[in-house]
Order: sequence, then structure tokens, then C-alpha cells
Amino acid sequence: MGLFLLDYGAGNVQSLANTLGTLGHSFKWITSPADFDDATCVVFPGVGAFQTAVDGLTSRGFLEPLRQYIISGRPYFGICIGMQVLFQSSSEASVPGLGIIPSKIDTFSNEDKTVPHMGWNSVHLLDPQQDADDGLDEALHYYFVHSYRATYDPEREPDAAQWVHSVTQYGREIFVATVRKDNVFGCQFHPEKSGDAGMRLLDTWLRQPVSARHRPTPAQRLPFPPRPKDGFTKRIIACMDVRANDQGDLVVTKGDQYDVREKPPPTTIIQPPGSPPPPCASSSPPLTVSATVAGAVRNLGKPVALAARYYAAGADELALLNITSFRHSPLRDQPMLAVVRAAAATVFVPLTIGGGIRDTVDPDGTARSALEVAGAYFRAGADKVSIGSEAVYAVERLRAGAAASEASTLDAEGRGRGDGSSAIETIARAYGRQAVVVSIDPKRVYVDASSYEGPRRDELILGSGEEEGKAWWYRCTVSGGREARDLSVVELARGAEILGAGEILLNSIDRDGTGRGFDLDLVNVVRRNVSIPVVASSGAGKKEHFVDVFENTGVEAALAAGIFHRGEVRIDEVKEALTQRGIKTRMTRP
Ligand code: 1PR
Repeated sequence: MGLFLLDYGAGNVQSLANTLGTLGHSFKWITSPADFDDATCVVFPGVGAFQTAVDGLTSRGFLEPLRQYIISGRPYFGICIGMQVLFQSSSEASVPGLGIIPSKIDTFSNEDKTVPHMGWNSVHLLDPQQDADDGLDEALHYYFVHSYRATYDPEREPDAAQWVHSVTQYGREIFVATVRKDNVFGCQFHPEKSGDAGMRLLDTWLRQPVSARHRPTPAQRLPFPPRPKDGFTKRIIACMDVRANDQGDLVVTKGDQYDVREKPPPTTIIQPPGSPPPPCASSSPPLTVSATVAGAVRNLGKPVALAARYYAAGADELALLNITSFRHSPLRDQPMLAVVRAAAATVFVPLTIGGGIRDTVDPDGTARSALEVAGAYFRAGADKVSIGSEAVYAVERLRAGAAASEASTLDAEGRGRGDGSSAIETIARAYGRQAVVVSIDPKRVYVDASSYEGPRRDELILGSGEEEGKAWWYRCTVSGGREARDLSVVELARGAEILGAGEILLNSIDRDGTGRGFDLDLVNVVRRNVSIPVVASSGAGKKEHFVDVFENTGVEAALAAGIFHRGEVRIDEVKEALTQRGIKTRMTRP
């Protein structure tokens, strides 16, 4: 008897388990169809893709018992896909849903906005008086991450509209944020990733007496016309570059243009008198040699402690990047997994994990696919994985394939498509494209614009102001900037979108750690060329730089590391500066 969590084997379900633990609710996992008989409450944290979810439920024999459980009138709380499966079907999948809500799930239009809808948005209760004590707060923001949604259309679908409890606006589209009827509550956003606001909603519902769940069916629902502006906010992300220091401890470090070691002054080595002369040296007295000795890896703190600090400080999202994963990244005994597990236990906003998401081999010779590596991170509590070097290689293959054989690699719009085997494609297929971030490490290549005849002519940026007279394009690198590739940032970003990435994390090796502000030319050129969300990264030195990047580019999120680690600027100061300029951000209760 009691509270059960339903896991169909994909996505980050650990975060919900952590949230319930923090709220003091004990629970069991549903491990067999018979568990539905014992359940007095079921929560389904449906993360990933509709098809994978229904396939996963079917293969475990859970689909029909779940339907019967819900029909029996016992409490059900569905999150994201856990809400969507209540509907008849989804255009994302070839399998039907549970058919409890008489409507369909369809994709967002990307005509006026980026898709996925990824970030913090507000909700509007349809019946604010009756539902005031449901724990949902119209003044707060909730974390959404999805490409498919249920529309709210009371005129054409009056029966489905009876289920709708609150709606959200993204661009000009109004869609279902929560459903509520008798024993069923469902939300499109992730309460377990929505900080205190989400926790309050979950806790309120789980503690609600059964009698309070049954409400009179609402009177006829009225249309909810879109407002001039949606409630979507700009995200502020704190990033932690993680690596082992010289003592072997995992620490958060921070580089200048990707060099994370302290820069000691050139060391003068004095050759002691009487020591043997080096080859070709004269026998004359003390020899002095100038040498640069590499400094220690900068240590800015412990990743889990810093993650907890940034969560408390109001970060909308956190990124943990394993920056030396290119050396070796065995999945077994991977210390980053322990870091993710510990961070996810105390952080209730989205976590992106990057570094080493690729096919790899354990020390015992066991091969691990990128999908398995990503799966291990998701199970540990990551919400998104970020792919760096592997994305470059995948896009290079995509472009080579398109050049070699038009017929097999061009889609209906004449764009290349992958062979399905890359890390981006396999992970997006299993977990949904919203779980796949492509991290780009570009570097400027300066050219003489008057004579340049190379292939990136259309991508050349002509400098202005202090950079008047200069021209450049942005070249991609792999292995943390150590190797330059013959691929431009535009080619990589477009290719990543085609392969199925849901977001671009756009670094800049030129600006990293400089405090000179984001490279707005870089951000704009990528923003213009893709229709998925873009995170601007590298170079933030003061709060005004965040205002600049949001006012001058259409970017959805901005990330910083150094200024937050060194305590030079606080996250709430950044948000205050944005609010003063009329840029919407998520507000947390003091
Ligand atoms: O190639 O899939 O294994 O991924 C490796 C990941 O590690 C990539 O995301 C790559 O960007 C990252 N990485 C590799 N080497 C470094 C390094 O610094 N030596 N860090 C590195 C990337 C950039 C940002 C940084 C921002 C903001 N660091 O993470 O946080 O530039 O900094 P700022 O606000 O202080 O300017 P794979």
C-alpha cells in the first residue's frame, strides 16, 4: 500500500525521487504489474519521448494496469509525458496513448519561436477561485522542456477542455499546462525541476485528502486568447568546469581562453656551481636558464557544494562539464556520476552534464555506447547531456555523406540527414531532443576580407568599432579547443539541429574567462541559423553584459562561470539588472 513511482526505464526519474525524499514522502518503485493493486497513489515522472514511454510501459506489461489503476479512481499524478499519455495520441509517436482525455498531442509551431519550449514560464489558472489552494501560483514560474503540447480549444474540443486546469502561453500559442479531474492531476512542466514552486505543488497534491480531489465538473470552459506577451523568461545558467587537480581530486576550475592552470612568472633556474655543463655549453660559471613551469590547476571549489550554492542563489539551471573527458571516460567508476548524483540530491533546477558523451570502452574492455553513457547520467539525475567533440565528428560525417550521395542523405527540404548512429541521434530518439545539447567551442579565424575567396565567404563577420577593418569567421574545435577542424560554427550548429539536438551551448574560446562580454557577433550568427534554443556563453564580466546579450541577440539563455565562482557578481544582481530593463526573468521567493 502507499505511494508508488512509475519508471519505464528512460530519462531522469531520480530527481523526482530526490524531491519526494526531501519533502518527506516515502515511496516504492513499481516493479511489476501487480504493484498497481497495492498502490494508493501513483506518480509517473514521464521524461523523454512519447513513443519510448508507451513502448517502455507496454514491454513491462504496465500499460493496461496503469489505465485500470487510473479508471479505478485512485490518485494519479503525471508529469510531462506522464500527462501526455493520458491523451489519445501524439504526432510524435505511432502508438496510441491511454485515451482518458479525448484530445491529441501535437508539435509546437516554430514560426514565431524556438522549439523545444525550454525554460521557465508562468501559468494561468482557468478557475483561480476554485483552484486557489492547489499549490499552483500564477506569480511564479515553472520549468518546461518539450516540443509537443496539448492545445486548449474549448470551442472545438469542449470535453477535453473540461480537464484543463491551467494554461501557458509560448509565443502566440496557448497550451495546456496542467490537467485536473477527480483523481487525476497532470502537469506539462517538471515540478521536480521547478525549485520551491514545483515542490509546493507536488506536496500540496500528495497531502490533499481524497475528498478534496473531487470537485464539481467546471461549467463550460471559455477560450483563452493569447496576450500581447507570453510569460517565458530568460535563463541564467551557472557553469562549473570540472576536472581532477594534480592531487587527483575533482574540483571546479576555470580557464582563461581554456587554459585552466595558474600562470606563474617565468622561472629562472640557476645551475648550481660544479654541476655538469649541459651539452654544447661553455665551461664558464653559473648558467641561467629561463623556463615556464606549468602552474597548478586552478581550484575554485568543490562541484557539489558550488552547485548547491548556485541553486540557493537563484540560478535557473546548472551545467557541469567534465573538461578532461577526452583523455579517458570509462563509464564504470566514473567519478562524475557520483558528482551528478550528489548534486541532483540538493539541486531542484535542471542539470546539464557534458564531457565524454560518446562511445567508449571500460577498463575491462566492455564497450559502452554514447547512449549508455548518457543513460547513466540521466539515471544519476541529469536532465540534459551536452555533446562536444562527438557532435563535430557527427556533423562532419553528415556533410561528407550529403556531398557524396545526395539521394540517401537529403531530406524533403534538401537538407542532409544522418544515418541514425551518431550520439545526437541515438540519445534524441530515446530521450527526446530536449535532452540533447550540443556544446560548441569556436575560435575566430581572421582573414583579409578583400582577398578572401575561401568557402566561408558568406559567413564572414566584418568588424566595427574597435574591430574596424578586421574580418573573421568562426572555426570549430574538438578536445576542449586543442584541435581545430575544418568546420564553421554555422555548419556545426545547422548540422546539430538536423541531427536532432534540442539546444546549442555556444562557448567562445576567444572570450572565455576574459570578462570582455559575450561575443555578440558569434551569438547572432548562430541564433540566426538555427531554430532551437541557444545559450550564450563565455566572457561575462559584469551584470550589464547579460543585458547586452539579451537586448542585442535573440538568445534564450546566458551562461557564466568565472564571475559567479569568484563572487564578483551575484545571480540576483544579474536578474535585477535584467528586470530593470524590462527583460523577464524567473523570480524566486526570498
Ligand atoms: O568534447 O564532448 O568531451 O565535451 C567537453 C566539454 O568540456 C565541452 O563542453 C567543452 O566546452 C568543455 N571544455 C573542454 N575544455 C575546456 C577548458 O576550459 N579547458 N570548457 C572546456 C569549456 C567553457 C565554458 C565556460 C564559459 C564561461 N569551458 O564552460 O564555463 O566559457 O566562462 P566565463 O564566464 O568565465 O567566461 P566533449
